[in-house]
Amino acid sequence: MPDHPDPSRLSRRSLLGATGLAGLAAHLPAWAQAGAPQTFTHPFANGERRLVAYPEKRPLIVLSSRPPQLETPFEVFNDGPITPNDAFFVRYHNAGIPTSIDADTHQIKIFGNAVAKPFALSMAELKTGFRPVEITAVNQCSGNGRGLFNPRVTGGQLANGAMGNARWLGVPLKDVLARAELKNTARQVTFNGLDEALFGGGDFVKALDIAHAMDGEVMLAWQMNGADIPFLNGYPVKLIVPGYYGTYWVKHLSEIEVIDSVFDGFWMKPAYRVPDNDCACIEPGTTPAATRPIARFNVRSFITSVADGARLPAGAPLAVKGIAFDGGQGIREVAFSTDGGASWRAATLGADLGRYSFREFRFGFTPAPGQHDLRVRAWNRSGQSQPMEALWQPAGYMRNVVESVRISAV
Ligand SMILES: Nc1nc2c(c(=O)[nH]1)N[C@H]1C(S)=C(S)[C@@H](COP(=O)(O)O)O[C@H]1N2
Ligand SMILES: [Mo]
Repeated sequence: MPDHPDPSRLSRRSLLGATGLAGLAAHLPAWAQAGAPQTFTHPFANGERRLVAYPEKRPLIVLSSRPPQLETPFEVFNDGPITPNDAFFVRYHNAGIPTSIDADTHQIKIFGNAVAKPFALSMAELKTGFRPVEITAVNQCSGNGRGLFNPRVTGGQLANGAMGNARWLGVPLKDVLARAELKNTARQVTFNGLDEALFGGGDFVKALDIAHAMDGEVMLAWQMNGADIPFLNGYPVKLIVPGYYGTYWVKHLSEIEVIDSVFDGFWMKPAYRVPDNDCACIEPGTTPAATRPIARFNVRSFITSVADGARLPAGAPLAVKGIAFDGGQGIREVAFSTDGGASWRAATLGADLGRYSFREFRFGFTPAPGQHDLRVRAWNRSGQSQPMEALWQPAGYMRNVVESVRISAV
């Protein structure tokens, strides 16, 4: 929030109060204050969307309003490798989202049949009782780019704005779990937040295997890019699962249960599963023989400085910029093509902000008059890359095809 009053005095955070719409209005551009509806059209059928400024957010692309699901306008990713809090995408499943949370009384309960010492943790204890760590990591929705699937699939019709990169400050989950004294029967850990299902579908609860939960990287974060996590992104505390799809990054975290079995609630099974094979893909229209819970990101890369369909001056040097990321190996190389993939050269990588972060890259070329099909393709440090032809799966997860940006130089 710009011009935020002293945050320490605003421990009770309300979605509609001082930090809400009224407070935001003063910071919006004139057109937004006037209430003129702004629209945006994704490059697929039925892609018309409104841009609306929710509390603590600049105008974002609205996928649904109850619950709020907001996409980041893609040009934001050209501003730098860190996604600003007010531009970060928002995703919820259930309509029963909290509208006011008192961080002074908020508790995380740690319990379950595989802990010896259940306990409850206040935000103050979380912040002072453990050693804080900070990590830069991408959060990406499993369905990022789903609207671009061909054949189309059901589910939220997102373009590529359901991702973002931030610095997360918090404490390792491992240290918090240690205080509960795990039994050697511990098999999985489940995570629940304050939101509720109002119309069926089931409360949003996710699970990680015990070894993953104890890897020292999964963390409980209360800050994002040096500020309180925005309400809609999980205030006052959110689970950070570096390299894993956003579905595991439980917001408004309130319950951690350590269990001696494999949790199979709705949001682990049948939801958020991928075909259990190497590509996590199948032939369009077929059904996977077996599925597994979605896990790490695959490799992705995007040109951010020039949009598909742009008209540019011929003969003038063009500086192209973009971002790449993967599930935690780190990006080793990005190649670019200006002829639709016929020939490739190496792009120059930008600063390394850690193996879970967006990695910027750039390259230059001088377009001759005519059409040019720009593509970028990244490799991570274990040699994984992106397919040239899009893979397909029924839930529309894990899109990572080499995208095409067609420009005309005149
Ligand atoms: N409590 C809660 N946490 C949640 C969800 C939810 O519905 N409820 N959705 C998950 C999904 S699928 C995604 S992609 C991320 C999105 O995080 P963001 O809204 O902070 O961008 O939140 C995750 N955490
Ligand atoms: Mo998601």
